[in-house]
Amino acid sequence: MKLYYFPLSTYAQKVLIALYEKNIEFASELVDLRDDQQRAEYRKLYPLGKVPLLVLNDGHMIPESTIIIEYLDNLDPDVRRLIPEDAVRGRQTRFHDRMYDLYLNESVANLIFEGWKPEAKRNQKLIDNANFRIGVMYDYMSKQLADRTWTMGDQFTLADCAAAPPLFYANDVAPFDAHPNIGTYWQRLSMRPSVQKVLKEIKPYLNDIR
Ligand SMILES: N[C@@H](CCC(=O)N[C@@H](CS)C(=O)NCC(=O)O)C(=O)O
Repeated sequence: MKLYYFPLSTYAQKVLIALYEKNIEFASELVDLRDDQQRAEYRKLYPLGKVPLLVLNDGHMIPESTIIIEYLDNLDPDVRRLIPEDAVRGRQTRFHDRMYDLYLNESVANLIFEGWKPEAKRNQKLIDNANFRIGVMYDYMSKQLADRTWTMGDQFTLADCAAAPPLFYANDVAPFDAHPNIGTYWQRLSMRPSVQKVLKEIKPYLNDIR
């Protein structure tokens, strides 16, 4: 199977963390989202132009980070299962994955992209909304993580794969200093070998955005 990805893409990082957690072999193809020609070429394969995308050896395409991870988890459910088998814990894991993607990741991305624009061109409504959502998420996470190692407790799951990439960028645009439980959660995440591998891989690209 082949993963189409861009190293700075948080959703691609989420899938890479899952691949490394489960120790799955894969080929990869970098799509440079900063390059219009590469984006246009990639849209011939996947018209929405979004990464990550997993293409199986028979050509079957699996887009969307959460769905890719669900596919990977079902390949070998016994190896570091990322979506708990138990129906209730499975639903709660998916819920946190959605919360991290939709309200943390998207909000952090909006703050970063708006921050790159000249001040006069920034969308203040979008910025206010992003800050509001991040505030709600931080309050929720602070309570949730008070007595847990990972989002779902002792088991590292899909939810943690989703949380790590936005938290990596979040401290720049929405510092979590006032939320020590998030700080220690991030410390734990950043020590996790799968996350460390991803952080190492993105290092050469960070100069472009920081
Ligand atoms: N819901 C998608 C989101 C994927 C996504 O938005 N990827 C961004 C990079 S982080 C992208 O491909 N942007 C390029 C574009 O929108 O053209 C997922 O979970 O995989």
